[in-house]
Amino acid sequence: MAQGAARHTMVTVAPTGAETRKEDFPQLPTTLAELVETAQRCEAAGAALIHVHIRGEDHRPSLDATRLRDTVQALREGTDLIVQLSTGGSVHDPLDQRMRVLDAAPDSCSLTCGTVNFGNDVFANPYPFMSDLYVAAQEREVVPEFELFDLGHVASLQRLLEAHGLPFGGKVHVDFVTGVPGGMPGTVPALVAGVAALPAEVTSWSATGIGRAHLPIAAATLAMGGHLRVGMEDNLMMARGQQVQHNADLVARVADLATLMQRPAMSTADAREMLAIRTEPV
Ligand code: KMH
Ligand code: ZN
Repeated sequence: MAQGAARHTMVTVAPTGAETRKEDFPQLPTTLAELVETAQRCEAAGAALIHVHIRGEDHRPSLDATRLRDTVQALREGTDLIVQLSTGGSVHDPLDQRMRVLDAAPDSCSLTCGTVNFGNDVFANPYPFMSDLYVAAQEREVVPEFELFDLGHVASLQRLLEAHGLPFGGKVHVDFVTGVPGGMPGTVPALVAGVAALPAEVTSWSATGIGRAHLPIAAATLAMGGHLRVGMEDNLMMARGQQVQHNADLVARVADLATLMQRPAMSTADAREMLAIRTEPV
């Protein structure tokens, strides 16, 4: 692993995801207006990057091309956040539709480095898909965030880098998604092992813990010099019996923790520089 501890902490918010149903959790932001309001409050609370899954009129996960474009534009107009579109979508989305997410020209895209059991489902990321998506992102100057759900995903990241070189901009940012049933556990030893295994090309890393792993992983990540991801995609509870009411509450909590740990939240400008996001959107 090449990078040392950053002086500031990039906070990513993943406000919606593809798994939680609006009818089960009405405060989940699913409309464009809700998403922009969420983004603005999260930016004010310390977020620098937003990881976006969109929903359709029916509040179900969607990869509709027009909605994706409108979302990128609205978030750009309403905030200075780095706009990252999910190419993971939902476990039910076909690979070709997930690839076409890049047509919406986001600043960044997620790129999961391998297939993983996902509860009772399978989140499919065959190597040829990863490879095609990576090359397409390079060509379009979209900065990938490599999502690592398991230790084996680190090996596939290495294979991608060896096959195709560095991403657009030359920086390699990875995010450990821990605690998915079927992936690496949301524990400190698992996170430590993952970070220790990162290839030298990696320039920054972040982590998130699903559900109850949320806070322990956030605390360990801060102590280890990593960056943070929080949001309703990963965790719906502030504490036992206390639902998250707004994504900004999760962002504010870890921003406070980061300040306490002497690594306060990173500005959007510094995060853009750290990830080498292109300066002019396409
Ligand atoms: N919704 C999960 C199946 C990503 O955004 O790239 C996949 C996911 C990863 O959330
Ligand atoms: Zn996601």
